[in-house]
Amino acid sequence: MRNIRVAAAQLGPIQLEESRVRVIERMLDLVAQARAAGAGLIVFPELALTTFFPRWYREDVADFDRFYETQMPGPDTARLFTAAREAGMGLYLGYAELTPEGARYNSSVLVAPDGTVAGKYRKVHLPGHADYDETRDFQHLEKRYFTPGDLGFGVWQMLGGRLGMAICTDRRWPETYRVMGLKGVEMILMGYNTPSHNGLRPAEGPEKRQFHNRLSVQAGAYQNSTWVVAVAKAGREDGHHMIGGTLIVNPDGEIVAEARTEADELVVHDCDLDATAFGKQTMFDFARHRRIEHYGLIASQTGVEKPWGPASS
Ligand code: CDV
Repeated sequence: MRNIRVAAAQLGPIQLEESRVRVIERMLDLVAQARAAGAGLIVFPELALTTFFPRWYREDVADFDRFYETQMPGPDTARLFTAAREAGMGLYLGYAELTPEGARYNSSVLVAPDGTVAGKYRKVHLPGHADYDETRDFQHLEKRYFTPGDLGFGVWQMLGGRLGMAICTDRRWPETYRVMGLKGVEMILMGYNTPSHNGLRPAEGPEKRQFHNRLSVQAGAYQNSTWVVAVAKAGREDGHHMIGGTLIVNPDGEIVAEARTEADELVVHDCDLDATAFGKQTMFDFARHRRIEHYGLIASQTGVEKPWGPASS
């Protein structure tokens, strides 16, 4: 048995004017609760330190520089690193990254229990649009505020297992899980901010959004025989509602723990990494069963190209 007691640390809403220091106080409270629960790993959401600012349009992207981290840990986040280290806990943290070269990424770090950065991820699949879209009820400007990640889907040895990272909409793409699955991943950590409506017509409401959240995470876990920990920032933020539903899914694809609120809430579960072995040695023994001679299109073609060519008039 290789157990990690995981604390999925859902955050309630963070308002536009809420200070980073105030948010970190809330997060420190969750670290203290996780410590009291004996957790070995705490997982925070995507863009955990700020409101989900891509819902707001700014002509000059630099107007939102205050939402980006130029150092990790930085002067404020160092307190989180210290609290996790003192608790002997690993940490996953999602944040907006501004590099010295001026590149902007939607990023996450994996921090070892000794406080060192073990791994870094930059969100690969960026949803939404780059320019103001007047047809939408609200904006989703991730393509304006971030560049697609350039680090791929890493897997790191930590806490006696192989841990991977993804962010939000990555969870809807099977490629995300499969690349990490091919590296033997045993637990995937991901944070999300999912508006409970799509902002388009026809509207997709919170029930369907929650259904797709579970469906994607459960399928990814089962098909790669891995634990998945998916953590929401939830509730009504700047007047816009986001789903909760933080969940921990086992390698059989079953939900073993789920949040009940849309507020700051800890969801704790003991995850035995050895439970990943059965699926990896049977149904999803990739070495025996995959047929890569038929998968070439997945890595060579982006959009749909119909095999029968253009429709005739
Ligand atoms: N932050 C996100 O990536 N949100 C998307 C929205 C656009 C649907 C998500 O997949 O949840």
